[in-house]
Amino acid sequence: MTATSTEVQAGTPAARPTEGETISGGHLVAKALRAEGIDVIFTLCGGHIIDIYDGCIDEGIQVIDVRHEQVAAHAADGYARVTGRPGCAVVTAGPGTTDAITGVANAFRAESPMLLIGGQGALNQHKMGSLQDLPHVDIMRPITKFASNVVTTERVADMCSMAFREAMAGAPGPAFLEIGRDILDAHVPLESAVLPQPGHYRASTKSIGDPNDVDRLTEILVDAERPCVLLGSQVWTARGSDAAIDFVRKLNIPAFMNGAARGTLPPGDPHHFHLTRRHAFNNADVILIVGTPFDFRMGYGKRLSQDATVVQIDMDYRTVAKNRDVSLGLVGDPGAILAEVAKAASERSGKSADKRESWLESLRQEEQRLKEERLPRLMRADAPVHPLRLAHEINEFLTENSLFIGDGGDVVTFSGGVVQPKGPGLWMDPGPLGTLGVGVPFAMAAKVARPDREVVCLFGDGAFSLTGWDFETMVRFDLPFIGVVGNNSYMNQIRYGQIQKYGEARGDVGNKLGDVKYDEFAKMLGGYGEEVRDPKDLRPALERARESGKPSLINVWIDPNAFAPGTMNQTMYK
Ligand SMILES: Cc1ncc(C[n+]2csc(CCOP(=O)(O)OP(=O)(O)O)c2C)c(N)n1
Ligand SMILES: [Mg+2]
Repeated sequence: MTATSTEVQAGTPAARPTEGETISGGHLVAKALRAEGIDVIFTLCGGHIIDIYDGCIDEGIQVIDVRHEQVAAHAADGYARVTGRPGCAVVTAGPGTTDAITGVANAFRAESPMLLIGGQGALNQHKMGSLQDLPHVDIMRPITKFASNVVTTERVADMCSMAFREAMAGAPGPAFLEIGRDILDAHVPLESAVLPQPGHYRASTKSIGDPNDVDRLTEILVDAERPCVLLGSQVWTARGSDAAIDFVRKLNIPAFMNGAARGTLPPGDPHHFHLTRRHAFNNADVILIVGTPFDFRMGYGKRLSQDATVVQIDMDYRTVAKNRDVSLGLVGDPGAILAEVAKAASERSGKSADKRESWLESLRQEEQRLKEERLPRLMRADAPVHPLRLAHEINEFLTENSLFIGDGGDVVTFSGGVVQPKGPGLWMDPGPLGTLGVGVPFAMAAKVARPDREVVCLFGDGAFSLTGWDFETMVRFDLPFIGVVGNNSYMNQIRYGQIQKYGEARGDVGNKLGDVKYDEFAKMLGGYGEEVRDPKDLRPALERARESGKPSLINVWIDPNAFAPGTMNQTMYK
């Protein structure tokens, strides 16, 4: 290493050599991001990391500066979900890095590939008590697939490529690199810097696993009379949507979808099922679980018929058969495996085509019955607005180009049963960490990555408050989206449990938010805002927000005494 700048203190520019081909650590970061196809970083500035910004200018990487590091990390997670490429957040040492922890943790549970780069004091001040010094790598290790510091400028890009290799392998997830300010600021001769070349520093880990198991699964499925499949988030993460669609059509299997896989089949598709999941899981002879764990959302696998043949496909070997034995487990890429099974099945004839058709028909009838049964609840005309009516209006408003984001407690739980994305990749929720506050950062990432998409985000008033100041960032970068705040003035999902446990008189402690006019907040920051009290005004307000072409918030006063059925069962805590 040459020309170290370990004496440089925060705020003083690093000395740049005037001759010879040299490159600094920050510029090497930018080159590594470019090599990975990353065209934007989400960041909040700090003296430790400014050389990365300087590198981004040279590499044509956009710098989106936010108001809280949690937002930067969630946005990197969101960018990965929308693009299929890793997202990147850059934060400063100490509090910058700790602020980003929630975003990294969310990406960890959601299997979303992102790289968080955190600053650090100079090596020659190691453990001397430098400004903002913390053991970042130790802190990040349990919530990342890979966490390391970088100790030479020459290997900055190399370490980034290593982080990407780890983040993208198998079931993806976040990686963390701590890079000290001297490492970033130092200039080294270009020829001594390790510069992994795009497309040559990591291999695809897409696999079909054991081919014998693909055969066994094909056998099981061609002979099944009442099969069903649950397509989980990994189907979207691994971009297996087309293969999954082809699979359910060729094998004529009813499909349920959860998490990021919602919308794989659009509502109205003959193989799209939604309300009959429990019915199907109770009555199927074969249940195929693809790319989603047996976690709390699945009752830890205990809600599947005991007599059914249960098959699980997952990118992570640790997820297969966790919490519940399976008849057959396959570890590999969901799309690749489903494509292989569809191909193998087309060469075999099943014995049960007629029986299967009557199974599908019975499910369709049950689906229709349940839909009609709940329709009056979706159409409720009373004020304050019922959350189901709000969800219904949003669902009707969505187009085939609308990406829906849910960020909140009960108001979003209600919407989960009603809002149907119209295509693959058009649904975003935090995932199994259940993090409130992902809405604005996800909307930001989605609009940056896909400006052509309409983004509609439903917030709880509590959830919005956590990261809502970055609405201003949406305005500053001209990132229009349609925000809807289901405002019940409470953290209602928690309040319900308190009322049940401690009674009405003691139930409102620690969960009251006050009657905040979020429409005025939006206007104050330069966006579009209006409020709605009557359900009949919802649609016109949504249209006006769409027309405004601005970041918008429609503040909808919803019924504080409406609680989601899931909350009333308290299933999420069981
Ligand atoms: C970051 C974070 N903090 C706390 C919680 C716990 N929590 C779950 S739901 C909820 C209430 C959310 O209130 P709001 O967004 O207004 O939705 P509502 O239930 O009122 O519809 C809280 C606090 C969480 N999931 N995430
Ligand atoms: Mg609320």
